[in-house]
Amino acid sequence: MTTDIKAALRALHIETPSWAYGNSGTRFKVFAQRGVPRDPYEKLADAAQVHAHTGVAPTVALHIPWDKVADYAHLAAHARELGVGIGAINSNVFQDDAYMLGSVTNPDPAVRRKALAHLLECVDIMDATGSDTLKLWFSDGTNYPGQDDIRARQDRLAEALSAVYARLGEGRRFLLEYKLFEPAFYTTDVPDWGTAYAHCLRLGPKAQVVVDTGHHAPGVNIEFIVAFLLREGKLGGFDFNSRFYADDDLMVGAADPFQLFRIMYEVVRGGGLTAGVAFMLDQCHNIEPKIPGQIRSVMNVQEATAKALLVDRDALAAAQAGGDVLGANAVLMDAYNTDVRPLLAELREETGLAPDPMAAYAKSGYFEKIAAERVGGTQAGWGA
Ligand code: LRH
Ligand code: MN
Repeated sequence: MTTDIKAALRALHIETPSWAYGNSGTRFKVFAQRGVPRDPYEKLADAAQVHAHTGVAPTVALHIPWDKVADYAHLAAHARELGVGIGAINSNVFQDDAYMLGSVTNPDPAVRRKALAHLLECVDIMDATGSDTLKLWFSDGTNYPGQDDIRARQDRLAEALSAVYARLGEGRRFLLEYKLFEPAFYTTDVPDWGTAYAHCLRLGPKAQVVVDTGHHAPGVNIEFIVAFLLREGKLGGFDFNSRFYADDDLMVGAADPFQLFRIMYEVVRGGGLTAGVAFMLDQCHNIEPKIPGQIRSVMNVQEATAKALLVDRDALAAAQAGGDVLGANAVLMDAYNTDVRPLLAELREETGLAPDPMAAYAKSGYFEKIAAERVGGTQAGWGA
């Protein structure tokens, strides 16, 4: 049992987002931090630290244009030298003035063409970096009833998605991300999993859904969505983070570790650990140090996954079949209440890593080095 669990944990890869290493904040304030990267090369160097100390964060998601460079193949080569790879390419059609009334759903065909051109540029960047995943999130929506035609916007969205789908090469896919609201406050054109799923189903196997754990209405049972999408072969990935209120983008597992466990249990139960599901972090470390924040987040996903793998599936199935409500619940809670930190520390030592990645990073002196080196230039951020 433990050997299989360790093998599954060794195979668990968690992708970190380049933007988590830059400055981020809210509309009220973006607090700058010492040692923050000034360019995508330095972001990759920081991401490589997370992989060096956890052993399970071998890829980095890029966001365009935040990670725009002259030579993407050169950036990918730099990543390889650092021991990491380029993961999902994230499009950005939410920051240009032209997109005030929408990007691919905008009433103005010229704006729609501009947005589509950016999405197709991101497909080219996939090819240049060897990435096999494009992540599409649209801030598109309306703020007032009547502002635009809800159905016409879906037609425009479908048109753009099929144009991108047609451009995807062999072995490539796109992940469509949904979000309940913000920045739009009346309608959002891809507001929930059902809308994303319906568009992906109509397009074909290269289109899947990404579940950002911060993008649901309060009280939504996210693990149900995960179980359903996995069953349909339409769960492409996760944008992991946690929240107390809205899209807070806090460290995954920080606000609700039990929810993360329930989600990872449905992943394990649904065969999602070996189904090409992308486990990505999508977070902002507004006030806490960024590299340790990412290391802690990777460890939180590892711990939730280890607990999910510990669920006694036979005992659970027997209790469920027998209608033993409390017995079944107890099986899951036993796993959740198991301290898996010794198992993970042992696993790290077996793979030549320090048992405690946070302590190892703190002792490495890397932060002091980058804080001293990275003086001057413009610190990376969302550029909003
Ligand atoms: C939108 C989102 C999306 C990214 C952005 C950084 O809220 O979750 O995944 O493009 O955050
Ligand atoms: Mn996201």
